[in-house]
Amino acid sequence: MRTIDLRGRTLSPAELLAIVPRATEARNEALQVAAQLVSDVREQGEAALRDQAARFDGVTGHAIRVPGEHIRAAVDGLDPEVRAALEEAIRRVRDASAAQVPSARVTELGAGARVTQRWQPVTRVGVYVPGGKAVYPSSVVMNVVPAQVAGVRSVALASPPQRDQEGRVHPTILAAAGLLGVDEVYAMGGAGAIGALAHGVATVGLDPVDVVTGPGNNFVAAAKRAVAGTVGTDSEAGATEILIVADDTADARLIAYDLVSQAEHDEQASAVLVTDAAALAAAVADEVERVAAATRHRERVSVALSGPQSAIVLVDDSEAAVAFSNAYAPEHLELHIADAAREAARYTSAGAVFVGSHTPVSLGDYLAGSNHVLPTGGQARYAAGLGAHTFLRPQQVVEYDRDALADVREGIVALAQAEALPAHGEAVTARFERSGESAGQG
Ligand code: HSO
Ligand code: ZN
Repeated sequence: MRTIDLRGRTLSPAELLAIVPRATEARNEALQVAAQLVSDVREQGEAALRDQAARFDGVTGHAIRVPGEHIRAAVDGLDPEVRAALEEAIRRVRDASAAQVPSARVTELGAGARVTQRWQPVTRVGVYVPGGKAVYPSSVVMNVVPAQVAGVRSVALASPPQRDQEGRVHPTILAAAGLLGVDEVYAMGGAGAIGALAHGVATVGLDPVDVVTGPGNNFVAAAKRAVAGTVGTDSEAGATEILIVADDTADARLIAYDLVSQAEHDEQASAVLVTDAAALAAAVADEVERVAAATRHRERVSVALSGPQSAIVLVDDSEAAVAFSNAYAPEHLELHIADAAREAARYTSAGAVFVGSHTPVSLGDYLAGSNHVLPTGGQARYAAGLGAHTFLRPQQVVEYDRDALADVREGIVALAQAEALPAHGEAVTARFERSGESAGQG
């Protein structure tokens, strides 16, 4: 990993970002291709899905709707330890996600005047689960559980048909779906699957959904853009990122393991250490070499760690570390610093914050109870991770009685006249006149 020495320099947020640029993905070309695949599915339905499965997955003649007995068989075939771990993950994510469902709140604006803020779940959700080099049953949990906690009644899951399994969905994905009680699973992948979820495919019994979530490659992300407006979507998940802030109390070996753990996902993954302790920076550089050389995905890891998107950044003090991290807005932020729990308040822009040396990101990836679908690419400046809130719509219910309306009657008429919309005012005054009387105000 390269080391960048920012000591003695004061840089703007934009300059800080330019120093450790994220790997950018070619999404624009994918957009055109994906939009075409989506519209083919919309217009030709199952025929287009089968055509795309043959072209991209090398699969023909498969069952698109997965029979229930395949899901049950996958659950039965699951390794008992993996099953127990998934069940524990489901329990913890379910518990922690409950905090993401606000209760309704009534505001009394005067006697007989009330506005109720309530949170309505969407009716039906489609979850996309990739089936390529990364098969993540944990991601099935992270997408489905918050929807269920939000009160979504109907969940459809899509995942590519696997060529080496007679066109079936990957058994671990099926098993995770089964454990969650999801019985509507479709063997379909890529951009076309996103189109199918958004628009429905009558001949396979797939009704359109209201919201589509889930990770995927460039084409899947582009397809989600193409259907936005027809359905809601979650934010785009780019390559994984970890930013660790550490001081001289930190353990270089643990930091190295955590950086490598996220670099393992992808050549494009970003791993950044920000520290004001020069000795720690040097020690982490050595430890990373050692840990990376010994790990299973060492080739991928070394590409990620030697890329421009990864670095050890030396700063003057904790102030500068906060400024760097908040400008960078990482997907995952780990704090290996004295008094980390209190210091966490200063770090305002991160997908999720992992406090102290016993809270690694891989805990959050699987079993912390927090969600692992988090904003990447700096989206944490304005966006949230996936949660029950992704599937909830805030909605206001307004209720005034006659006297309460009378209290604001004149104000409404005045504003209606100022906007040259007198019928707006008349709709109010009509309520205070007997029928047959003019509601006009001249
Ligand atoms: N760290 C990944 C999530 C994941 N890790 C799934 C393991 N499996 C993106 O935040
Ligand atoms: Zn991970």
